[in-house]
Amino acid sequence: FSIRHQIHHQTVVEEQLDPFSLVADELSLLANRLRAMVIAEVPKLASAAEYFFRMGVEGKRFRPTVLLLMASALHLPLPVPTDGSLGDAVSSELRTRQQCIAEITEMIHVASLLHDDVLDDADTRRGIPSLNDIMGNKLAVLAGDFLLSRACVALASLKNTEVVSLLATVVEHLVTGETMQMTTSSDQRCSMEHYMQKTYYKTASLISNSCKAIAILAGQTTEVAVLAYEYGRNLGLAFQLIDDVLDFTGTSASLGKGSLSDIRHGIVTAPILFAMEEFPQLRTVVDRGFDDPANVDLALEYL
Ligand code: GRG
Repeated sequence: FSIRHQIHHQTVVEEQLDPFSLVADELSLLANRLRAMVIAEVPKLASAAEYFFRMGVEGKRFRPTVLLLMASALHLPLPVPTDGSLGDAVSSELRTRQQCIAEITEMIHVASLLHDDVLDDADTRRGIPSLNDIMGNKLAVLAGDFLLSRACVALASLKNTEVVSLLATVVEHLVTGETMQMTTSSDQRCSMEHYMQKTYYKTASLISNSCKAIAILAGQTTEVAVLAYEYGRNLGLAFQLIDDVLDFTGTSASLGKGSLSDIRHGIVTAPILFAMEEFPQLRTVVDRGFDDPANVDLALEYL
């Protein structure tokens, strides 16, 4: 990560930075708060809901990292400390509200993963058995619902109707993206426009709208809020494009689940779409579907 800091028009430092280390303390606080937020009356539900918040299986925490960095960036804490910490020029109450967005976003994200694994009948997630694999589909669905409900309560506590509306719409977008993926016609499956729209709903909407929410809570202007949204949108789209490539190039160990899972589920992603632009005959292979492993192998020859 090469980051150029230009702060109050005076300092320009170019250095290699690990963005996760910049917010390491806040991320471990976030992990503790998430575990505390999903305590439930019924012990089985609590242990199901906190399954992916346990130590060592928290995932990459990409979204909270982006949001915590966004929160710091919008407050421009000065100066950038050389010891890697962010410094704190921000009132703790404001900061807590922004951390709350990071927690809400992670709860919505994990809820969507739990439901996604049920829909896909996936047995592995983050390198461990999926929740549906060890506790069954019914509890996995309920745990996802429970996380969403806790996210709603946390959202309401922010007492900002614009932010509530943004993140509630994200849940609709996740459902829309997933439904688009499930119900594609052959022409849609092979259209880059359809792919980008679906990718916005499934991945980029959560990142872009939560970035915007951070800007709103930071009291920034509408112009800055729109820029934060655009930043999150582009980052989200790029994240999914890379995720799609990794599905072809990664290993079970690096992905935490089996590779080639998209194509095996008949999901046509960016690498196939780009290859199809160069090799139009690939369309015939795609149209045959991927139930037959030999057809998967044939498609891979074009990549
Ligand atoms: C219940 C909110 C809700 C939605 C239901 C199932 C569904 C509708 C939506 C699925 C959306 C989905 C799984 C999108 C994929 C997003 C994505 C890129 C996931 C992988 O994110 P990483 O790599 O995962 O950040 P980790 O494990 O690191 O957190």
